[in-house]
Amino acid sequence: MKHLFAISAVAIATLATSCAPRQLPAASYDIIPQPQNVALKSESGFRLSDHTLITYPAGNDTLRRNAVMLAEFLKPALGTLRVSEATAARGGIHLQSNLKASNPEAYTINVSRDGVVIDGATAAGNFYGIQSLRKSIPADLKGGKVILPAGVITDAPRFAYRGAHLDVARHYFPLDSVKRFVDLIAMHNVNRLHWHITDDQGWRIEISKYPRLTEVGAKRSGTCIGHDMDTSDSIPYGGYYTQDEARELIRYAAERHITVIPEVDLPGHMLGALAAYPHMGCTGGPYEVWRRWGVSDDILCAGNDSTYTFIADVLNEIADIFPSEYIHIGGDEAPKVRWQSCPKCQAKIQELGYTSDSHSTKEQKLQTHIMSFASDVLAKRGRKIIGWEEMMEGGLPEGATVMSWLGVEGGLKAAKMGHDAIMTPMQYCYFDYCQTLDRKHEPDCAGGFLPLHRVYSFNPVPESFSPEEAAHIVGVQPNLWTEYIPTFSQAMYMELPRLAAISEVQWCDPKQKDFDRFAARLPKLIKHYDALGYNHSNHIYSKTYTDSIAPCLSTGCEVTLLTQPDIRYSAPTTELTNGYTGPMVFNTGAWFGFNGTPMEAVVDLKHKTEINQVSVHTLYDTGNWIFPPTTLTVLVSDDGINFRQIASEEYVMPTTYCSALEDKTVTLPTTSARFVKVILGCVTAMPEWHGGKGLPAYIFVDEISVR
Ligand code: TNX
Repeated sequence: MKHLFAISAVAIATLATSCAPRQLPAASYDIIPQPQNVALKSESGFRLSDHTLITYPAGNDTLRRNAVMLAEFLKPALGTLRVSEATAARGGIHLQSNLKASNPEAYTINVSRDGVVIDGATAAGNFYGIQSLRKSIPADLKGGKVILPAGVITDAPRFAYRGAHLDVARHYFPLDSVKRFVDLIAMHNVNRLHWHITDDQGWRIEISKYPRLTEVGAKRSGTCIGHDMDTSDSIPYGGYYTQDEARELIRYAAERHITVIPEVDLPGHMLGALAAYPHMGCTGGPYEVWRRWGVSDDILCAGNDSTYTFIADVLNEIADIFPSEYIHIGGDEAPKVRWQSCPKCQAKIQELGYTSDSHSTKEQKLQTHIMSFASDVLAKRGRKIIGWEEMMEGGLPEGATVMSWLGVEGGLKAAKMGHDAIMTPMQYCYFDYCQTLDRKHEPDCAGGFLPLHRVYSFNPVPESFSPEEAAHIVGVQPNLWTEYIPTFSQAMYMELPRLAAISEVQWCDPKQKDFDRFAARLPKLIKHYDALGYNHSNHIYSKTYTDSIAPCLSTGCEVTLLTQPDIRYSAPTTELTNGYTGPMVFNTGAWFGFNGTPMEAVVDLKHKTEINQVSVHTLYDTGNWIFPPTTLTVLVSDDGINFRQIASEEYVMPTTYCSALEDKTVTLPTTSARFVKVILGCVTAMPEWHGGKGLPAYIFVDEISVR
C-alpha cells in the first residue's frame, strides 16, 4: 500500500509539472558595467524567443549592422532571430537612435509586454543598449525563451575615452585573435583599442616605403626564457599585419563602435626598426631585434636627418591606414645615454639652442623636439597625438594628450598644463601583473601584483583635482603588455575578469561603485565568458587574499637582502612584499630575524614610481632578545647601484621587558624612484637592565610597504 501510494504521488507530481504553464527563465539587469538607472515595473515583461523580430529604421545602415549583431549575440541562447526594416516598433525589439541626451553614448531600453525599444543618442549609444540587453540574458539559457522584465533602463558612460590596450609586439596574435579581443572589449562598452604594434622585440605593421621593417624588423632569433634576460630559446619568432589586415581590423572594430588607435613607439622601443635600418641609430649598429625584455639604450638618433624622414614617412602611411583622430607616438622609456655621447645629437641640440635647466636636460628637450616633429606631421593630416607621460619631461607638444602610467600624477600634471590625459597607472591598470600572490599555481606573469578588488578600487580623478583639472581626465585604460603572455588564451586569462572591474571604473558613476555588489554580479558575466569560449581567471571564487592584506606599491615586488638574516629566522624574500603582516609570534616562519646586524633590503618597484612613505612591519619581544629597530633609513635609486638617502629616523629603546607588533613608518618627500633601499639599525649591545646585557639583540621584520 505504502509502495503504491509512493508511485501515484510521483505520477501526480509529473502530471502537475507538465500541465501547469511553465515558468520561463527571466533576464536580469544586474549586469556589468552596471547601468546608471534601472526602473522596473510590476507589469508583465516581454517574452523573447526566436519568434521575436529585430527591427531597425529603414535605410539606416549603421543600425542595420547593430541589428545583425544583436541577432548574432542572441543566437546561441535563443536561436536565429529575424532582422528587418521598420519605421516604428512592431512588437519585437526595435532599434533607433532618436534619444535626446547630452552624452552621445547614452541609451535607454524600454521593455513592456508588447515589445522592447533600444534608443541611443547615437548608433554607438544604441550599441551599448544592445550589449546591456545581451548580458542580461542568462548565458546558459536552455529552451530558447526568456522573459525580459518590464521597465526602463537609462544609461550613459562616465568617460568618453574607454580604452583597452593590446601589445602585439612582444608577442604576436593573429588577426582573428585580435578580432576576438575586439568582441570582448565591445562587450564591456570599451570604445578604443590602443594597438601597440611596434617595439624592440618586433615591428608588426607593413610599411610600403620601408619593406625591411617587416622583412627584418618583424622577426627575432629567439626569446629569453622566463625572467632570465640573458637566455634565449633560440626559436625564431615573428609575425606582422599587412595593411589590408589592419584595415580589416579597423572596419571590424568600427562596426563594434571601437576606434583603433595605433601606437608607433618612438624614439625609444625602436630596436625592431633599427635592426632593419641601422643608420637611424646613433652608433650605426649593427642592432638585432631584441630577444629580451626591458629598456634599450639604443633609440632613434635625433641628430640624423634620415630619422626625421623615416618618422614622417611612417606616420603618413600610418595615417593613410588608420582613420583615428588620435595616433599614439609613444615617448616612454627613452634613455638619453646615446644622445649624450652622439656628436650628431649634440650638434642638433646646439643648432636648436637647447641647454639644460632645472626642469629638463637638453636631451629631454631634444626628445620633445622629435615628438613635436611627429606631432606636426600628424597635424598636417588633421590628427592629434597621444604620448606616454615621459613625453612631458622636456615640455609638451601642442595639443598632445598624455597617457599617465607611472601613477596618476603625470595625468594631473598634464591637466594642470591644460592638456587632456588618459589614466592608465600601473598600480591599477597593468593587466600583465599577477592577479594573486600564489605564483605556484599561476601562469608566469610580470612581477607586480594587481588583484581584482584593487583594479575595481581605482579612482582616476582623486578628490584633490579641481573641476578644471578633472575635466581634462578624458578616460581610463587597462594595458596588456605581453612580455610574459605568449598565447591568446593566456592573454584572456590576464584580462578577465579584471576588464569587468575596470569597465565599471570607465563607465559607472563612482557613487554607484561597490566591490561586493560588483562581485555578486560577476558570476553571470563569467558564464558569458564561458559560453563564448574566453579563458579567464577564477580568483574571484577563491576569495584570494582580499580581506587579510593591504596591497601597496611594493606588494609583489622583488626584494634583495644585502645583509643576512639568522638562518633560523628567514624565509623566501617574497614574504617581505606579499602584503601579509604576521601575528605576534616570532617563529611562524614568516619573520626575518637579524642578530646584531642591520637589515638592508632593496625593493625593486620595477619602474620609476612616485613614492612618499615607507613602512616596515616589525615585532619586538625583549624577553626573547628581540628589540625594536634603532633607526629606519630610506635611500632611493634609479639604477639599483647609486643610492641617495631621502629619510632617516631614530627610535627610543625600551627600558623594561615588553613586546608588541609595530609598523615603523617614515614619511618621505615625494620622490620618483625605481629602487628603494630600507635600512633598519639593530641594537648591537643590549642595555644594563637586560639579562643579555652587552650581547647583540635581534630585529624582526616581515613586511616592507612602499606607498
Ligand atoms: C613599461 S608602460 C612599459 C612597457 C612594458 C611594461 C611592462 C610603458 C609606457 N612602457 O614597455 O611592456 O612596462 O609592465
